[in-house]
Amino acid sequence: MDWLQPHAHDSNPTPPDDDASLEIVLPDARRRVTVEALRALPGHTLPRAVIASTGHPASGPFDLSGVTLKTLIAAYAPGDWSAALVISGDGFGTRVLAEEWLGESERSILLAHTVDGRPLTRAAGLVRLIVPSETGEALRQVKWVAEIRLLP
Ligand SMILES: Nc1nc2c(c(=O)[nH]1)N[C@H]1C(S)=C(S)[C@@H](COP(=O)(O)O)O[C@H]1N2
Ligand SMILES: [Mo]
Repeated sequence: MDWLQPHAHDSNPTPPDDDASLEIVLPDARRRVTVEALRALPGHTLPRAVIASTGHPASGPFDLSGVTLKTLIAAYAPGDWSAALVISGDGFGTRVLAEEWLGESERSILLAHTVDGRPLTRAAGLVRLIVPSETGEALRQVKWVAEIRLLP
């Protein structure tokens, strides 16, 4: 599946594996980020989030907490990037432009590890990308983030 193109709207319910750590992939290096390391970074909460989707029941509202993409990149890969490809272990993903993560607001793009104050389970998507501006078919709400590829 070419996940950067529009594709069939079937959500995978099954995690690809048990390893919830992710890698930040730079042009010349890879940096592993464990869930524990993610939890150690300054946090952010998106209140009353709903994951809406045509053809599926919506889930939520819940309070999603984690680390903004801006904070993660500033901590692990500071630089002048144009975009990030956020890719899951099951071959799903989305492209995020730098202008989408550089602003900071309550609705910032988030790597979620906590829901309603409890650890997000692997089955529920740990670590999950949340793009609050996307409210259509949940195609950017990427579960099981495995790689964040930064593009110059
Ligand atoms: N890794 C991964 N993330 C994904 C998908 C998927 O198939 N794989 N499907 C997307 C779609 S189309 C939907 S509707 C939601 C479903 O989220 P839920 O399983 O929490 O209900 O996950 C989104 N994120
Ligand atoms: Mo969806």
